[in-house]
Amino acid sequence: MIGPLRFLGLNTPFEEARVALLGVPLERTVSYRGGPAQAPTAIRSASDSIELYSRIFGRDLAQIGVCDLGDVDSHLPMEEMLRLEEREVGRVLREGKGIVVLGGEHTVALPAIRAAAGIGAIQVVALDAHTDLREEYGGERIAHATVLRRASEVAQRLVIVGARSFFGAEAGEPVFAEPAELVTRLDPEIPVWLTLDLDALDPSVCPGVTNPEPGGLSYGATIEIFRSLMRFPVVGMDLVELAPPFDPSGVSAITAAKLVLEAVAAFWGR
Ligand SMILES: [Mn+2]
Repeated sequence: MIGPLRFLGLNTPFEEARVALLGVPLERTVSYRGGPAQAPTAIRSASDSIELYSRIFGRDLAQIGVCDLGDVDSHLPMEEMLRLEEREVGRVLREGKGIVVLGGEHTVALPAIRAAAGIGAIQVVALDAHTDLREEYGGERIAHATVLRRASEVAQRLVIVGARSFFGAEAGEPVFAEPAELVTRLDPEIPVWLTLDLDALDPSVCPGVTNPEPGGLSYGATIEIFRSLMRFPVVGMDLVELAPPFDPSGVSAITAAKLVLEAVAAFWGR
């Protein structure tokens, strides 16, 4: 018999796992083209093609122990989904475990960052083609295009890498960094939350996203950012904005799954 779809097929009990994974298939404030609600399932399905061992970081995810907690119910109102996510992420973090949130639209980063900030000071590293720094979007203060503005209000620091789509007013803000500058912009004493919008990667690497933008990070450059963050205490990450309907080859979902594997090996494999 085969049980429910799980990331990498792993089913480490929560008590024994070093890392927990939570899907939040939220898709309510999407502006261009849809699909993120399907992303957690697509990433779990794609992970079936991936081996558990990270050659890059020399760690085996079966030994690290990953517990797939399943998804927040996507039929609930948005506020209820975000509230349940914040509670669940807080529960995992208070157990001293790493947490990976699979979006969903980028909005799902906010409850997770709030949960982390509710436990202690946090600094946020965002990989994103777009600045997501609007004060409000479509009359809403909580939306995919405002998420990093809201995150900056609860975090000690915010550093954005990979931005190349500006709406103008925010271009002079000091939050933007080149990949090589990232570590110099962070406080080594403060835990890090990584929010990874897949559109930070170049569309040639990861075309199946909601808002593709040319001129992005390579896969290797993204891995090097993970490597540079290994010197910081990373408490959690989210990976957002995969759009399976625009990923006919399936390569974007596999890229997403592989990035989660490498991030878990880098941040929680020691
Ligand atoms: Mn974004």
